[in-house]
Amino acid sequence: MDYHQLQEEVKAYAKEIGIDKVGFASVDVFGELKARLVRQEQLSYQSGFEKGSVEERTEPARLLPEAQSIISIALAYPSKMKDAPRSTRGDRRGIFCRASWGRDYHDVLRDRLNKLGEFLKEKVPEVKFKSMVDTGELADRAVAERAGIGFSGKNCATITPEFGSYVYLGEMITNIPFIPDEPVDDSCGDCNICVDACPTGALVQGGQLDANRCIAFLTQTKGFLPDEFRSKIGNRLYGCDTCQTVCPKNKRKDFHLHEEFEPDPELVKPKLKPLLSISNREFKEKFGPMAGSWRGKKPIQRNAILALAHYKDESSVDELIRLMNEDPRPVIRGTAAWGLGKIGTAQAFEAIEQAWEKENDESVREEMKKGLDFFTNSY
Ligand code: B12
Ligand code: SF4
Ligand code: SF4
Repeated sequence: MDYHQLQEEVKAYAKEIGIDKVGFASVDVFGELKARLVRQEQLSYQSGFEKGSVEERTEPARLLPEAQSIISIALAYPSKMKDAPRSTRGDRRGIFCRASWGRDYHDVLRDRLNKLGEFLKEKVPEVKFKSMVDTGELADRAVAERAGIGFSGKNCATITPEFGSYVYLGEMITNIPFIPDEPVDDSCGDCNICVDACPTGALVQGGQLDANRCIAFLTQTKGFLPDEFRSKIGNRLYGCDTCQTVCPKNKRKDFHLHEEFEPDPELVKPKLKPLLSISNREFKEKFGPMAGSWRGKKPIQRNAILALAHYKDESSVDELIRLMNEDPRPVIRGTAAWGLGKIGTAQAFEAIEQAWEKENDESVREEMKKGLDFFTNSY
């Protein structure tokens, strides 16, 4: 078998099926990453969304014993949306990050990897492979970096010369000895813009993230948002793009190469108030196909309340009072109480005082107290 010829055919086929960049990496142990993962774990800087042990994450042969190479793929997604609706007083809107625009990228990249797998099977019937997108053990960025897809930025992102960091990553471990590509020869140099711009100081230093401080992580948690971050998340409903939008390497990078990733402006920048009363069914129908809905309705609604509080949107007071009094979920009742305090109208104050009499959940009462404190502290 002429593997060099096959490698060229894989590259051509990848292009044909809408893979924007493909690279090949060795299956050597990811030694530097291993040390980093151990360190991150020791510091409790990990999010908990990572899959597998440090060994599984850094030794590809543990995932496919016959492993001889990794094919890394990248698909570009847009950074700008046409006809973005405006967020206006009394009709405020939230925002989903770009990685949640259009159809869930996991489905799209898995489809491309399945096609690539079928192609390999046709050429090499005895081929063995294992594919992953985001939820697998391998660190997609570390693989992409080794395969020459892009370099590792101080914002942690894999930055490609062609599409900036606005790319989704996936990979396929194979038992075919493809020739590894060279890593991209670029770096951040003296630039430190993303580290300085991060609203929560989550980028502890260039290339090191404390995930527990990262807004992208915080928007996906299901409990109460720690107080320290409530005024920082702004109108973000899911994810955060700040360390990418400020990056000079992303300047003028806006690619619309896949119909699947085109955003519906009304969904990725939705009105906040209707989100507070959306039914499970409607949520699933509207937001289900987006990557940003994977944690369900509750975190999005909690974030919508915080966004309304951020805007001090007095037109949402009635609806927030209803949630505080009637919602069965303590996180929603409590966040609504806090939000009412932050908005700070007399009606909001009275409503919290009244609700306090009936509330039995300690965690909610705690939030009501914080809500009432906003008033005490403003006199
Ligand atoms: C857990 C996770 C998160 C967590 C933690 C993120 C993090 N930085 O660790 C949270 C929820 C916060 C998150 C947020 C986001 N995520 Co995320 N996430 C993951 C996941 C599942 C694992 C990441 C992981 O292992 N982290 C551990 C750290 C140590 O590794 P890493 O950052 O992946 O790898 C780099 C470092 O180790 C570094 N490194 C290694 N050695 C050395 C040595 C030196 C000296 C230096 C400086 C660096 C360095 O280089 C590696 C390769 O670039 C991956 C999918 C996957 N299976 O890999 C997606 C993934 C990283 N996420 C992705 C995206 C798009 C995002 C967001 C942009 C989404 C958003 N808009 O909100 C943000 C960006 C936040 C940020 N600044 O990193 C993409 C990244 C695409 C890209 N071009 O880089 C991935 C690859 C998913 C995918 N398949 O497309 N994510
Ligand atoms: S995604 Fe947002 S919060 Fe997280 S590191 Fe980047 S700028 Fe900071
Ligand atoms: S903003 Fe500057 S430091 Fe941060 S990733 Fe981009 S080039 Fe690197």
